[in-house]
Amino acid sequence: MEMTFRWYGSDSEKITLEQVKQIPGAKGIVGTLFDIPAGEVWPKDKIKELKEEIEAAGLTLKVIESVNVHDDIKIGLPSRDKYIENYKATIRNLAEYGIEVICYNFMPIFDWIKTDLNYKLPDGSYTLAFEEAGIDKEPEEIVKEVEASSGGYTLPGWEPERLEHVKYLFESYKDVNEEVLRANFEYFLKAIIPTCEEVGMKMAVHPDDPPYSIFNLPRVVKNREDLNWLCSVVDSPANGITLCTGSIAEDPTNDVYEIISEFTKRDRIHFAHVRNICFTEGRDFYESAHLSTEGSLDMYRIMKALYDNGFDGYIRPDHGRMIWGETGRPGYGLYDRALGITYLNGLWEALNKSC
Ligand code: DNO
Repeated sequence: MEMTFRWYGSDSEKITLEQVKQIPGAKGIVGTLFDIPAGEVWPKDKIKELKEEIEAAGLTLKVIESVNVHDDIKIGLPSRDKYIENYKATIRNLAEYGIEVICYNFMPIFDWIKTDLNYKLPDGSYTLAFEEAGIDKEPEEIVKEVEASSGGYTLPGWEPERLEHVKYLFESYKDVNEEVLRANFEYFLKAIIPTCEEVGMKMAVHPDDPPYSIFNLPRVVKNREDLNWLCSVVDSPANGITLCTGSIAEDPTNDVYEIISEFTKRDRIHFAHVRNICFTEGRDFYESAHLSTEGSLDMYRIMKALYDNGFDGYIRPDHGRMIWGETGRPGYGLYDRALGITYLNGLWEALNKSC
């Protein structure tokens, strides 16, 4: 297990690499080139620059989150082949600079949905929350609301230039049901996994967030069956998973502990996002502090499922609350994620020593 911290790059962050380095046990950065639009090849010189900057701070760069998949690939348009070739070129370029894992997702239009980015908890901290009643509106409205409450930061997967055309995007996806999306996903995987095998790259798909259909959009990475389909359709260790505990558990019928055990055992979890969520009513929830007692998930069981089944991938604390007056990109402040790292490392040390 190697502990990492997601960082958006010096041009898009106020958190410095020096601050990350001071978090005990944080070894690596989960990095990105935030300004490269989906579908374009990531240039070698920019990857090199990012890697050198991170290594100069005493940290490693082994995981990229995300290399986004162009909508034409998900929709299955004839132009997809060009974008798939670009994706393969990006895989090669990243591998050349020592990147081992690429986190991505296969969700149409929205990468993740929360209905409140500044949900106030009784202790005065702020967090992300999802209420089903809150999405009973036009997608344009959601886009406006999310942009207005993002504190001026671009949010991952919510590129303003792309979502400016959200109506058109919905129109383009109108014939894409689960079956079509799954077939397009298979086409994509069959094209890219041989390249990954050749250069030693591991793909790690992020589950759908939330893991059920919203706005009538299809979802194909939402539960055990979908993950099993993914691993079987191209049966290669290069075709793996980003196990996001929060996303999987947002559907209470998913057994997150079982899913972790099974796919760790099958050596398909290359990257883990570990966060806790607290259900309020039905499937509504907010993202709580990491500690088990603060939310609905048992973080000890989560870490134990990884540990007992031999997890040796990269891990990061997922979203943190805004605490101690911090302001920043919702979900991605410094303090609460640092507390998350300390807590997860503590659980891991205890598991390690009690064997
Ligand atoms: C949100 C993240 C997602 C994730 C992508 C992976 O905070 O969990 O944006 O990075 O879905 O492609």
